[in-house]
Amino acid sequence: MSVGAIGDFQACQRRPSHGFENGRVATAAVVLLAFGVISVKRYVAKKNRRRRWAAVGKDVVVVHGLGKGRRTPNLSPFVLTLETYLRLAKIPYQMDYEEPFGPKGQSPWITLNGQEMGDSQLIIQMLGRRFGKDFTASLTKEQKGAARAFHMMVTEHLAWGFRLWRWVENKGRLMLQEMDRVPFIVRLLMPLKRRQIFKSLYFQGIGRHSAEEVHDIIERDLAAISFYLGDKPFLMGSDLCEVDCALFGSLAQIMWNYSGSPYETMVKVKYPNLKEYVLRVKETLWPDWDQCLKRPKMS
Ligand SMILES: N[C@@H](CCC(=O)N[C@@H](CS)C(=O)NCC(=O)O)C(=O)O
Repeated sequence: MSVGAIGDFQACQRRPSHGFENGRVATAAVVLLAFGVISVKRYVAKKNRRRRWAAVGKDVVVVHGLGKGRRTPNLSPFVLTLETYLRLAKIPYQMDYEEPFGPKGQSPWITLNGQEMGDSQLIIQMLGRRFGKDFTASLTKEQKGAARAFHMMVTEHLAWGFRLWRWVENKGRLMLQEMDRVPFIVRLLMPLKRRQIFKSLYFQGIGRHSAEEVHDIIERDLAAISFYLGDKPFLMGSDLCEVDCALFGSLAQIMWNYSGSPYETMVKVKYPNLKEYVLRVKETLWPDWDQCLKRPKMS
């Protein structure tokens, strides 16, 4: 072999062949095309969903939430709170489970007359103003103060304790069992979600305590609610108001989706007026509870 031929041979060894390079370009093109097709499909599906939600009718609320439970119409206390409020306020609504996370990256969120809004508490305030519903109007200032304090205790304190049991102490197992349908992707992403929730519990502060300490902290909240409720039918007296929706949304989870937790014993045995209260709200606002467990997903 001549010196020139050896040089050519070595150059050929260093440079990938045209065939190899073409193969890589083709693979990249296929991947790009697949991404493009998926993105366009997702965009079109999103547009179509919005068109459908806009067509439900004027002033009909579309509630977007996480999926149904087997024993409660929703496994999220916040979605159940919002639905309970819509029933109390007699505002027509439809459920959607296709896109559970909204503008704030959380569930629930709503579409109303084509406008999107997130956060159950802000939604309830907005709907109250828009539809002229204020269920605390006849309360004294002192009672209004108490209603607000209990509302915040339920959504900003109690909820963290319950969340810690569901995701850390129970590792999300019971929640998966109680879910109406568990998509494969949800099972797959569970460890990741648990890690994310554990971080949020840690930064909130409650995740730094031992389980026993958290049980004690939460029992104090439940006891306070039970003492304040006494033998009144609803938290603020003989009529339901906004705070009852939040309280029901959380306590209903304990009644039906927290079997074996210390909180179940607290609600059902130690402070039985809480259990009676949950059943009373259910009977008043959810006469179709069992049908709701079977309701089809909006499509
Ligand atoms: N402040 C919110 C809380 C909603 C919330 O925490 N939703 C949970 C489901 S129960 C959620 O979306 N978690 C997912 C996340 O925060 O990334 C509200 O009242 O709507």
